[in-house]
Amino acid sequence: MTPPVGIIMGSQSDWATMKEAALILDQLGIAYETKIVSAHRTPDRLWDYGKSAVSRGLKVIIAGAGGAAHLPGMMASKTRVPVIGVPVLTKALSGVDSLYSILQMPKGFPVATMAIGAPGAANAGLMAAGILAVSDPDLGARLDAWRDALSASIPEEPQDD
Ligand code: RP5
Repeated sequence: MTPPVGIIMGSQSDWATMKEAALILDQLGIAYETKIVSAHRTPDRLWDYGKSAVSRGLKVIIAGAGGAAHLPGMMASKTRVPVIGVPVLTKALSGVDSLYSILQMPKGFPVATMAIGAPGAANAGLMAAGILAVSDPDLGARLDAWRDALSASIPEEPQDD
């Protein structure tokens, strides 16, 4: 059975970042699949994944890529399943290349673009949870509890290191 969330990435090297999204989904009890789908190296795989996303029952796709990061945008062009884009940090341009590649979509094919790197991947997991929680009150309660726990963990005053 297809899980509600697909986490896709352009390369094995993206997994260190994208697993932050998986970790959040694990914490919230949301099932997901993980796939390497490269816009440039495996374009047919991208095409097939996007073409079958609705019929397979995917509800949200989290797509991470670095550099010339065309994966999230191309996936958004191929399916109406919401795509959350994660710009992966790059050595050459610090992920700004990834960010701009994902962010500046033409009108008609949006990608919900997160911050660069691991914080963006974690937020992608939370964004996916929020989307699914619209029609899943039990998940909504788990997400509320997760957010409350984070707030409660923040001290009111700074401490010396
Ligand atoms: C992109 O190229 C991938 O998303 C990855 O971030 C980047 C580098 O890929 P590798 O050369 O590490 O496989 O397609």
